[in-house]
Amino acid sequence: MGGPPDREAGLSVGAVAQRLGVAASTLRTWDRRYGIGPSRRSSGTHRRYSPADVARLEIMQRMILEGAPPGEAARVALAEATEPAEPAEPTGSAGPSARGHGAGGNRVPVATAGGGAAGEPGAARPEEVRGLARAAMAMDAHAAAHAVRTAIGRDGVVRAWDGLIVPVLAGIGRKYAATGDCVEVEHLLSAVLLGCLLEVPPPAAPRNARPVLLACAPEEQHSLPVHALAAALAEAGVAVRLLGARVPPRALAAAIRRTGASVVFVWSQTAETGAPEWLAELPGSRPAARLLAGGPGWARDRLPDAVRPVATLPAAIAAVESFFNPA
Ligand code: B12
Repeated sequence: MGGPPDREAGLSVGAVAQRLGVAASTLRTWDRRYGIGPSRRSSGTHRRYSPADVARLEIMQRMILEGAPPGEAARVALAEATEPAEPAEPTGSAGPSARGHGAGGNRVPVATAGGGAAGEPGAARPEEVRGLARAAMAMDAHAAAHAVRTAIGRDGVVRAWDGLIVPVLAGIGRKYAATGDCVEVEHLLSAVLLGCLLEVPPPAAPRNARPVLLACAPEEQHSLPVHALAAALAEAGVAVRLLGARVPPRALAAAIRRTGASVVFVWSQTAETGAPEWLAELPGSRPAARLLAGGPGWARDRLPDAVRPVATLPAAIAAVESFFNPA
């Protein structure tokens, strides 16, 4: 989209709306309300967005995604340089969106990602977070996958997850909570992320004889974190069996028996799936401490004694590894 002839003439409101993944009416509202619109018009009344106009809108949209009120986002975007925007290119350093910019840059929610502060292993590269967020909002699966593969290949799964992927997921989640929009973005980005995480090859010579089982709680559809854990454990040389989303208790119990699993990790994202009593019935709960529970959904105060809660991806890896490397 947006090849040379388009760039020459400027993009229509529909083309820009499609590129940004917002409604055309939203763009008109932003123009009317915040003065952030097309800088030129063709054939009298038709709006034509130049590359610089699109760049400003992308900055505005990114800041909104990161939690800024639209008025503030428009102010910052309008104050930005007016060079043409590159297409959502996640690792590029050129173009206005790659530069730090006051409020928006500070809004990248790294601190909520559980990966540590700047300079620590999970620290974000803000420009990459913005690139992935932009690609996701533009429904550009190719650019999003490129960004994620690049980060995983360069930094490993844990850093890519905590420093890049979690901030973007959290931002999209906040956007959904505020507006009810972006479910399609959640779905597209999830599909991209699952694909990238599944590309991490299993270890050729695993450190563990008995596998680690990874599953979501019954009816829990948020499976990305168990995929992240599977990929990170694969990198660490640990063989896993990944059962994925919505695993019924009976099926998990059968899987534990059939695989002779050494450690079982169960994820609950939402309170609806976080009643933990059934965990006590799993075969893996005896002997104690073979069961790990992760995710914000669990009612932690009701976790059976045999279940150890883990709060972060690195903590989950360390907990799993502790069974293979007893102190
Ligand atoms: C991707 C996503 C989806 C995808 C899931 C695809 C998949 N295969 O996983 C799809 C589109 C299917 C989906 C559906 C829904 N979702 Co949804 N989704 C998300 C989103 C954006 C990311 C989920 C995720 O992977 N989180 C993992 C990390 C990123 O987030 P976290 O749990 O906050 O991480 C913390 C810790 O858990 C820890 N951590 C991070 N990673 C790891 C890894 C490990 C191993 C460990 C131990 C710890 C750990 O560190 C963080 C800081 O403490 C979240 C937003 C969010 N903030 O999570 C919403 C969110 C979870 N979804 C939400 C909702 C409401 C839904 C839907 C009901 C409606 C909808 N939005 O479509 C449906 C139905 C789901 C169902 N019935 O189960 C709400 C849940 C609200 C609530 N508290 O109950 C959220 C929070 C969005 C929001 N802000 O409203 N969703």
